[in-house]
This record gives sequence, structure tokens and C-alpha cells, in this order.
Amino acid sequence: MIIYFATGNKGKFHEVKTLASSYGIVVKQLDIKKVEIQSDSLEEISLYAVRDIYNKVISKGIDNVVVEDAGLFIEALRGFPGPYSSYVYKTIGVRGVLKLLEGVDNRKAFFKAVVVFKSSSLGERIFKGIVHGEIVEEPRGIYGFGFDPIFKPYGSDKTFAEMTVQEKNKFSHRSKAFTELFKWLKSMVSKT
Ligand code: ITT
Repeated sequence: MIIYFATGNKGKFHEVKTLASSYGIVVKQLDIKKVEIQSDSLEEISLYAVRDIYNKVISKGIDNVVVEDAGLFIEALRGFPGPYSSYVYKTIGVRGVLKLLEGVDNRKAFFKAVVVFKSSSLGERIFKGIVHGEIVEEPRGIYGFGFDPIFKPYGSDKTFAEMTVQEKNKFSHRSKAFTELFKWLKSMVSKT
């Protein structure tokens, strides 16, 4: 089975491709700019994006699309940057976020991923994944992308950036959401 993942983020794509291989699913990257509406809801953002991309690719003979919208929610900052994570990463970056948390004891945070799949035969379906953890004091590690160097999931001594893709996939919000998608796809295929 082949699914088409619309993302410009190579790190995301690599994680999802690695995970998919253990389900016998092939993931291809559609490097199409995702329309990101402004909203406080990752669900709304990804639903809008998947419909827009689906309409664009259907005429090219591609009949399924998956998009993912993710964010880092920091408790002491009342959920900031959340749905604005991509913009915040590009502007103030990892150092800027650490600055906002200077002298703050509560380091609790979570990553959330919302994955939306759409195809002609299976319709639209949403899957979510969350990983809880904390923001460390200093960036650590060289792997991954985005806020990986400052996020340490509970149950590990390593930040995401100190983990291989396989290790990160044992914890991450993304792997949780995509695992649900892959299990569902397998169950739907076995019914046909
Ligand atoms: P798309 O093309 O898939 O939209 P993107 O990087 O813009 O790629 P998002 O819109 O989902 O992705 O933005 C989420 C941002 O949140 C992302 O740019 C990172 O800065 C951060 N983020 C999300 N998941 C992350 C992860 O697993 N590790 C580190 N940072 C992450």
C-alpha cells in the first residue's frame, strides 16, 4: 500500500517513513506547500490543508493524501507556542523559547500531532498523538529537527535530539498518531 504524505519537513517524513516500513506501508513525500489557516485548533488547520491538497492532486491520479500538523505546548506559557510552533521556531527559535522560560521552575510541556488522512474510498479520518515531557535548561543533541534539542519525554534521560529516529518513534506524538493511522489502514484493507 502506498500513501502520500504532504509535508515540506524532511525530518517528519523520515520518521514516518521509518515507522511505516514496519507495517509494510510505503510512504511517498508530496512536497506541496500546505495551506495553513490561522486557528487555535490543530484539527481545523490539518482538515483544511488535507482537503485543499487532495483537490490539487486528485487530477494527477493520486487518490490519497495525509497531512500532519503538530505543535509544542508549554504549560508555564499557557500552551504557547502550540499551533504557532512553526512560526515561533522560525522567528525566536529554540534559544528564544528557553529565554521565555528563564527562572521558571515548571518545565512541563507536551507535543501534539494531528494527522488527517483522506481518500476517495475511505473518506476523511483524524488521528491524534500526544507525548508529555519537559523543557530542559540547555539544548542537547544533534538529531531531529525543530524543538527536539530542548524536549525530553518522560521515561527517558535523552532529549529527542539525542535519540535516533527509531528511539524517538518509541515516544513521539507523531509515531502515536501515525501508528493509529497505519493500524486502521491495515484493518480497512483486510476487509476488502
Ligand atoms: P509541514 O510541511 O508538515 O507543515 P512544518 O515543519 O511546518 O512541516 P508543522 O506545521 O506541523 O510542521 O509545524 C510544527 C512545528 O512544531 C515544526 O516546525 C517544529 O518546529 C515543531 N515540531 C513539531 N513536531 C516536532 C518534533 O517532533 N520535534 C521537534 N519539533 C517539532
